[in-house]
Amino acid sequence: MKKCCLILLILLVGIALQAQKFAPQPKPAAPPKPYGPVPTDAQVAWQRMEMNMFCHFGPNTFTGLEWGEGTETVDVFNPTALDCNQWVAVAKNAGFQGIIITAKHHDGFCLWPNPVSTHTVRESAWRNGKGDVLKELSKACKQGGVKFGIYISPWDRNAPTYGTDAYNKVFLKTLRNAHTNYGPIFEQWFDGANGEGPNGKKQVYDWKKFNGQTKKLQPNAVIFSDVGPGCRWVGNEEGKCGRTCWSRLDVEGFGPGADAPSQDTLNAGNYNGACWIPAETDVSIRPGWFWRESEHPKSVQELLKIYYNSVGRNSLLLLNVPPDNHGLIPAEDSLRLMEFRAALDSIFAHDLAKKARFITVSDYRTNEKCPRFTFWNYVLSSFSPRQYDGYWLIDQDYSSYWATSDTATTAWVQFVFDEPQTFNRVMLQEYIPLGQRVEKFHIEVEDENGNWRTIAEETTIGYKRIVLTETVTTEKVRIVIDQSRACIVLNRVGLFMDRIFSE
Ligand code: FUL
Repeated sequence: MKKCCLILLILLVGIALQAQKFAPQPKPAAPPKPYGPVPTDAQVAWQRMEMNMFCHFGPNTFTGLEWGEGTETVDVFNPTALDCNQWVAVAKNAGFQGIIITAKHHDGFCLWPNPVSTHTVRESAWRNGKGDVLKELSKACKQGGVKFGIYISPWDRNAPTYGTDAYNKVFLKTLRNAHTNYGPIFEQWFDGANGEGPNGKKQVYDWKKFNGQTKKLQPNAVIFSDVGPGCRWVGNEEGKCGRTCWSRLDVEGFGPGADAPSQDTLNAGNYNGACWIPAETDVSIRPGWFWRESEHPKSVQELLKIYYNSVGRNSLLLLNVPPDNHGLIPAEDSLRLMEFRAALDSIFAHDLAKKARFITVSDYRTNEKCPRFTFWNYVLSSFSPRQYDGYWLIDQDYSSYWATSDTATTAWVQFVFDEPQTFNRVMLQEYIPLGQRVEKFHIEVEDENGNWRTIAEETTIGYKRIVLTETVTTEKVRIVIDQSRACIVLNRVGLFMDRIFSE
C-alpha cells in the first residue's frame, strides 16, 4: 500500500512538472532600466575582447633606446625577415583578439609612407623604400581574423613643426592617412607621454579635432588616451588595475598627458563619473617596451598575476610583445605566451558552477504573484527557466542575465551541488550594457557542519571580476550582493580551480 502511494505521488509530481512546462508562461517582466552612464556598442565589443597584443616596433628596436631622439637615420630601421603573419599567428594562438602597432612612436618615424612626413619607411633603404608595415600587418590581421589597432604618438621629436600650431594640422593629416588606408581600426591609441621638460617645445594639442576626425573616419574605433573618450589609462605600467574599479570617469577640466587626473583616480575610476570610460591595462611582457637582446619575457606566474589584476579587475589587458630586429616575435616570447595560454585554459576550461543541481536566488524580476518560494521555483525553472532567474548566470548567452526587481539592491544567489566542489577562483560579471552597479559583495561557503563562512569581501564587479580565494571544498556557495546602486544585473558566475598560480 505504502509503495502504491509513493508511486502515485511520484506520478502526480511528474505530471505537475510536465504541466508546468506547457503551462502559459507569465508575461515577462520589463528589463531593468540602464543605470548611470552606459557603454556604446563599440565599447562593449571592445571590453569583451579582454586581451589584446601591443607591438612596439620601430627605430628603437634597432638602437636599444626606449625613447628615440628623432635624429636617428631612417636606415636604422631594417628588419631583415619581417613577417606580420607570424605576429598574427602568435597573437591568435595566445588568445589575443586584436593587435595594436606603434605606427609612430615619439621619435616620429612612421612605419608607413605617411605623405606629410619625410621620416618614414619610404625614405629608408628597407625594401628599397617600398616597405609598409601597416599594410602588411593590417592585411595579416584581416586574413587571420584578428582586429587591427594603431598607436600614433602625438609627441614627435622629429617633426619640424612640433611646438607650433602647424603641427596640429600635420598630425590630423597623419591620422587621416592612417585611418583611411588601413582600416577598419578597433582602437586608436593616443600616448600622453612627453619628455620635453620645462625648457622643451610646448605643443598645445587640438584634442577636439583629433578625436572628432577619428570618430568620423573610424566610427567603431575606441579612442584610448589617459582620459578616453573610449577607454582610459589604468594609471601605471605594472599591469595593475584597482581592486575597486569603476568604468566611470569625470573628464571635465582634464585632458591627456600633463592634464590627466591623478594616477590613483585613473586606477579606480570615479564613483560618480559622468562618462563611461573603462580602464585599459598596458604592460610589457619584457622589462622594456621595445625589443632588446639582453631582455627576456616575464614568467607564466607573472603573466597570470597580471591577468588577474587586469582582466580579473574590470579592465582590458593590452600586453606588449615587441617584435625583434628581424621583424619577428622572438621564440622565447611566443613560447611563454603559449604556456600562458595553456595555463589560462587549464584554469578556466572547467566551470564548476555549471554542475550545480540548484541555483536559487533571493529575488528576481517577475510578474508572478508568488515568486519568492525559491527552491520550488528553481525546480520549475529547470523545466523552462524563468526570465531573469539565477539559471541565466551559467548559460552561454552574453545577453541573458539574472536581474532583481527594481527595489532589490541587496540579494543573494546560491549554488547547490550534489557533491563537494573544490575551487579557489570565483568569476563574476555584470551585464555592462545596462551600466555598472555593484559596490559591495561577499562570498560564503557552507562547511560540513552546515555553518556558513565568508571567504571573500570585495567592492566592484563591472564587466568581469575574478576573486582569488583560499581553496575551498563545499556543496554550497553563496554570492551575496551587499550593496548595489540600482537593481542587480549579473550575467555570469563561474567557479574555477587554479592549481598553477600562487601569490
Ligand atoms: C608610454 C611611452 O612613453 C612608452 O614608450 C610606451 O609607448 C608606453 C606604452 O607609453 O607613455
